[in-house]
Amino acid sequence: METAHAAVTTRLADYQPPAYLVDSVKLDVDIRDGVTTVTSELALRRNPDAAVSDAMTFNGEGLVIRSLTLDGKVLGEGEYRYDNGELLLSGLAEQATLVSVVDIEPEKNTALEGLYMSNGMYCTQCEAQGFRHITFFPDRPDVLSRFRTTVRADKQRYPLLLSNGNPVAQGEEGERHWVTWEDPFPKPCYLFALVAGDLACLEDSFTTMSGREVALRLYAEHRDLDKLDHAMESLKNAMRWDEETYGREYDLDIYMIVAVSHFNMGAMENKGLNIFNTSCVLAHPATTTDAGFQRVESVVAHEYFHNWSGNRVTCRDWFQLSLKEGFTVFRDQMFSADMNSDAVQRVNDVDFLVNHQFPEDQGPMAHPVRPAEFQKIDNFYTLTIYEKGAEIVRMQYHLLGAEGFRKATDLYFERFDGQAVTCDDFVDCMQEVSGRDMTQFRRWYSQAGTPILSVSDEQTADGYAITFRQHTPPTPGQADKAPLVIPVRLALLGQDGEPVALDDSGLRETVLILEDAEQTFHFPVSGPVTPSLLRGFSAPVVLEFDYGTDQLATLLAHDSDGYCRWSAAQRLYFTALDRLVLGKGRAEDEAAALAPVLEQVIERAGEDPAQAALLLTLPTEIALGDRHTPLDPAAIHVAHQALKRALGVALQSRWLSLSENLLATELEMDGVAMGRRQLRNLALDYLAAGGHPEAARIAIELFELPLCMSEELGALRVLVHHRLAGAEQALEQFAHKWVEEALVMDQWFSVQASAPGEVTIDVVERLLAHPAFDWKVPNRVRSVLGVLAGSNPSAFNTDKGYRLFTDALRTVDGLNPQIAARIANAAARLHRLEPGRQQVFRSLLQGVNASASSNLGEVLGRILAEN
Ligand code: B3K
Ligand code: ZN
Repeated sequence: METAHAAVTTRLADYQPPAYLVDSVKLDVDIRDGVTTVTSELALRRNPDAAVSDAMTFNGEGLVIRSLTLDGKVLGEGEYRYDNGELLLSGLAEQATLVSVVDIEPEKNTALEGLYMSNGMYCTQCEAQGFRHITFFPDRPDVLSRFRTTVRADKQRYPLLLSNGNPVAQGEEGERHWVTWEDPFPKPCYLFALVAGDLACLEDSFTTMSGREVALRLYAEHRDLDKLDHAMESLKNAMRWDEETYGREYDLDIYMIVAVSHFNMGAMENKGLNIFNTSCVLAHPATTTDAGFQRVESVVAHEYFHNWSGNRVTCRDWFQLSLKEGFTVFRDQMFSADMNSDAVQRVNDVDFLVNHQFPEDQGPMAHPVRPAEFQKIDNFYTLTIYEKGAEIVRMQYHLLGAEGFRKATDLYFERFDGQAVTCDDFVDCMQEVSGRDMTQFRRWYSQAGTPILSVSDEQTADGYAITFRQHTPPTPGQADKAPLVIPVRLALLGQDGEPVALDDSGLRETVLILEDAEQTFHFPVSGPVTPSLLRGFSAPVVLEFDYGTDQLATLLAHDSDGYCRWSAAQRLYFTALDRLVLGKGRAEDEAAALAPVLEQVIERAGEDPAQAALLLTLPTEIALGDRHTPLDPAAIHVAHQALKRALGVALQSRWLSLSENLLATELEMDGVAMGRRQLRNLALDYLAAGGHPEAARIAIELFELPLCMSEELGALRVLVHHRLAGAEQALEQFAHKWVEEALVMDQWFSVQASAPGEVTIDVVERLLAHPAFDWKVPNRVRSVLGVLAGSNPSAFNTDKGYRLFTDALRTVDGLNPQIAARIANAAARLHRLEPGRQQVFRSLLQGVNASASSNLGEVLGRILAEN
């Protein structure tokens, strides 16, 4: 257990190349119960690009040294220094060989970083800085080495021994055996992986565009073998897509994925040997929701795409993390759009960005996409690095056009193959190919915060004028902001809802590139128009425009752009909800005003049920709360519930028929069928919110005879969230049925932890004491604490909620600081809370901070520093 942290800040401005490079690594990992012995042989060579030095620092955390040998000479204790996680050697020649033998204890590793155990198998997680928990090494991404790894373990209990690359030798020694793997591609140590276990394998193959055959092997616990087909399909689709879209081919002869139950993140792109959280690779209609299926497809693709954007071309330092993550998220988003529905994919991605990354960028955790400093890099695997980073790549894609962007990425991959580079190197390629000056554009990487774009328009004597003013509010450590390049895709809708011609050529959509704090554009159009702005969400900004209700109805009904339709619906909901929060209206009146517009959406739901479901979904209580300062979560909850109930009543016959008519008789897993299930679950939710007597019957029928987990869980959710008769029994039945399925039980926990209302905090208290709750399994911890703090504000923001949450943070921090820090982010709204709650919560958080790990301490420090 870590004790109160000493904050050490690392700065981008201090970057220095390493004094020595490691050309090759020979690892021998000897796994025995209780202690694993790691022998490593590093071939060191003085770095020609660094200042000449005969000293070198190696990272190593918690390693018990058995011996250190430099160029054949065993080092005595006085000949090296090992403290604070660093091994310092001096007197190194131009070339040197360091052999270290160390002991580690993976069985005791609950932080799940380095080598650890999950359900009886050994596995690793090295990004960002886990390798230093395995052996001494310059644990930084700009040291690329060839790895040859031998894994040894008991034959019977660990029949499968895996590492990166290709198996080149194997043997037996009595009860034990060993396998040697060789990875021909030099890689940073964060991409190292090892697995030892007894696993089932689904095998298939893929022929690459140049005709090479690649063996695809997906491993999971034996009981989960039937849940690997979807991941395999997704992997093959991703491989094909990357060849067709980017001309990128897979490079090794084997591609492996291993599913593990204990995992801090979603998955990890280790070279040739991805390690996945079970939640991101296992899928079966009976146990996995439709959203789960989509997540598996996108994460499998994401990790695969990293083979080029991340592995072949990697990051020079961790400040450049978005170089690989932002780009790879953009790639997986485009892939998912191609596999499914473009419009739905985009709205889902924007919804996620706006509701999760924007608040991050507007609160105490705000940081640039390329941060200037950090204490723990683990805390920077954020929505800003990933999702905003992807938007920045997307803007470049649109600025260059598909063809130009492809040329630029070809240049990027070819020029930097096998190197560790920077975000600037990436943008340089864009600039070089397009000839466009990207100087100002680069501010997106260095400037934190969400820009606010205020728009006003007027009808002029000769047409229509529209004015844009941009400003970015200050963020911690960055008071002054400069104007950004903001591409605004625009159309003007006439009274019939059709886009009008913007000029003589008949152009009906254009992209305005904003560069200044204020800019006005004129269009020679006649008659009143409704501006359709930021089409496709062309830039990650908050758009302020005083739309009239009629204009929003026009956009929602007619706009051909999926994002603009969704955004119009959100504005209509927010306007109604804001009035209720401020006590300025009655829910019934707001619902009556919304009803005709929503009826139109329902009428057209058959065209694209998933899109209809998105349009009919109210903004969350959290999103509503973010519009009101000081934040009183109880008042927000009341307003939100009132509108939902009123909409439930106002459109009850619609909800009833959607709930009943969308019932399928046969299981289908395509996008349309998934959209129908989503819409039906939503309709049933509204029906229950409106107190309709049929809601419980329909939910129970669905729950009793579901075709798939989306139906079963959707029905359970409605029963539990609306506290309908039969809810308790359904929960019991569900737990009994799925007790052996950890991922399904995660859903059982989270459906209860997310039930809106203060009383849920008592439920959460019971869940934490439930025999199936396990503090050491991140998925389980997230399914209760992450869900409570991240999506149930009315239960979380209570005295009891704060106490329970802070006590839990302490417990988690003692086991797994990365998970504690991640969950602690949910406290980032502290400074917006009304004074009573704020005071209680602040003092509890201060109490935790006093003894927090360095991970948790960095997050709490930032949150508590804000006033
Ligand atoms: N690159 C990994 C993230 C690992 C984070 C470790 N703290 C997953 C991904 O983005 O693909
Ligand atoms: Zn990634």
